Amino acid sequence: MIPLPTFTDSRGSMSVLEQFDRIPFDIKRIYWIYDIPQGEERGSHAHKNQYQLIVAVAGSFTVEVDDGEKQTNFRLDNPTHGLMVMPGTWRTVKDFTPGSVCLVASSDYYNVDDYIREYNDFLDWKKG
Ligand code: T46
Repeated sequence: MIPLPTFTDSRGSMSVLEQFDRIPFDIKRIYWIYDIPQGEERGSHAHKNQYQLIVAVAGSFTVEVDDGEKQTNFRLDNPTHGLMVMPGTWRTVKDFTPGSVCLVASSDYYNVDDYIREYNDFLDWKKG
């Protein structure tokens, strides 16, 4: 988890994502996921080369990361912190509270060839 620069005063709070300031990659793309129906999951795939920083900018959700040997769950519920997800990690984003917004900063442009969408292919790729 990476703490983000955060500024709070009587008007409220602001947290900042700035390339190379605590974010150890070049940010090429930002997207956000919202209006998630209850019980739905996102992700369930791996990236070969892409680094990501995931922030719960509203609400909370769980990111399950799996390196092919071990699964670890992170509950994201604080917009002042981002979870770094390394390349070669299977990730599932789940258990969203209503109104959640999942913001993702990525080290790459959208590239369908960077995805591994079948878990067995992921395990084979990890072995290779
Ligand atoms: C990830 C999780 C957390 C695009 O055309 N451009 C984009 O930049 C993205 C991210 C998606 N798309 C299209 C591809 C699909 O037709 O949007 C549709 C939904 O994408 P996907 O099923 O990959 O969405 P998620 O939420 O399962 O996964 C996304 C990211 O793709 C993925 O990298 O880690 O969020």
